[in-house]
Amino acid sequence: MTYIEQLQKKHVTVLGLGVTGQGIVRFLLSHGINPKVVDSRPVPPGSDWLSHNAPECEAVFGNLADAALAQTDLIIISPGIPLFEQSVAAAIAEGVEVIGDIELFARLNTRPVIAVTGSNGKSTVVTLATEVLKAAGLKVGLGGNIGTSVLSLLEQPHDVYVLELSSFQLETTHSLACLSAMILNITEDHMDRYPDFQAYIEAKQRIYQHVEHIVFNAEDHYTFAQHGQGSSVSLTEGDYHLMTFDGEPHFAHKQTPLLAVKTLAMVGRHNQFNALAVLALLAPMQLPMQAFASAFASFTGLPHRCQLVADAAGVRYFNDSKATNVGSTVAAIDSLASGRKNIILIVGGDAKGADLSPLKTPLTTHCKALFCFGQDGAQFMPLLRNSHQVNNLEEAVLAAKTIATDGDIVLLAPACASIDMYPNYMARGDEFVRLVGEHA
Ligand code: UMA
Ligand code: ADP
Repeated sequence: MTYIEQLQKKHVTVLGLGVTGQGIVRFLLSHGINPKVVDSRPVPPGSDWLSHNAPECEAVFGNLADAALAQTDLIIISPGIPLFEQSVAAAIAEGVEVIGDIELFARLNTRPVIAVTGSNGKSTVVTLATEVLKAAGLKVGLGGNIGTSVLSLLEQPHDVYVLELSSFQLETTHSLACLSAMILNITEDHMDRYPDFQAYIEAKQRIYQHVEHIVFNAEDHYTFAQHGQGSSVSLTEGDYHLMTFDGEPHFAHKQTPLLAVKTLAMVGRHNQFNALAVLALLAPMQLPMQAFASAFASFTGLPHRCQLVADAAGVRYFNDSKATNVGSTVAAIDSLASGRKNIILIVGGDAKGADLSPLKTPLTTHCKALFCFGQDGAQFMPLLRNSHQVNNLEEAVLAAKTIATDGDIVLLAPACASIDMYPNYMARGDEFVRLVGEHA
């Protein structure tokens, strides 16, 4: 009996009706399975979609306690709902199996998978890897935390899958077999979901459960596999690293130069690391170096990641709205630092319970002023003597402009989620770009 045939005999509940839940319901319906659909929100994002596309599905919205979760055979849960949620934990205690959409994908997929997790750089790395694979002529399915349901990828034939995986998704994934996989880095994030940092690390480490070629960050021991196996990446000390060849910096594997660093269109040292990560992750695919060269040259980076959005009167404005945790803000400051204290930084929003102290040294070394806004803005105030609290992003941009002089950088890298004031980080970044256009 195939796994789909086994599922057809089960009572299946889909828990969560956002992007993931809709992908799961669509997939199940296409295989003749009518799931029960549950969401704790009274009107979840997919409620209209469900009533138009699957009116036959039983739906319970509003209170998980009313959903009889313990009376189902299998719950396919969305990443936004923790396994310790009371009704979910009670169902697990009753013996109900709970998996995520990545696990369902893993049970059905037969093609090679390249998987990436980490606190920062995931979307950039998976997108660049996808561009390289496409340049080599392969049909690639890119999905996961980047925003595309992995189950929707199975609707079309692909040669290879590239998956961005969050710690939330990894919590409910058990049998994903990967050709190669990497944890890029681990710094504090989502401390509102995990009891402690160790629990967050353990969730990320699950990516290495069944991997042929492990890749890790030589400078971050939290990314090391348990038995020390795999290829390491670091600008200075990894198996994949930078070396000078013919007088020019090159991406290299051990003592072999692979490509000149100048082929990479993206700027910043963290993006050179990301390029090395892609070279390491795709090594088992044995692609021609020309595919890397052409993708590295054409991919200029994703929007809202350290993007230069204006250069006015010698002041450069950077939108790094995707810097939603402390680690990414530190990376942004380090990659723009010039040895002078010329960065005016804008931070704030929902800090998700993070320890902000790793910002102190980069701030005092490279920043001229700090403007803080949003729900947790006040928590940043003690990090720099020249800190100011403002009411919103517009006030921050105006105030930054007033003190900026020729050669300065105004950087939006909030170290926080945007949810307290915006629908998402894109809306926050778009507003920054609009305000800079208006006022700078
Ligand atoms: N929620 C409820 N009740 C429910 C279900 C969800 O309150 O019954 C809430 C969650 O707590 C969360 C929100 O609704 O605040 C969305 O949760 P969801 O699981 O429905 O999310 P999806 O729309 O399915 O999107 C998820 C990922 N979101 C999360 O993990 C929170 C998306 O990553 C991902 O692109 C998508 O699946 C496809 O794989 C987003 C994200 O913010 C971009 N990820 C976090 C991050 O990158 O830091 C992990
Ligand atoms: P993720 O998908 O993990 O959130 P993104 O590629 O969207 O990663 O980048 C998120 C933030 O992290 C951006 O601010 C970006 O500039 C920064 N960033 C990108 N790569 C790295 C890296 N290797 N290390 C630290 N920060 C990075």
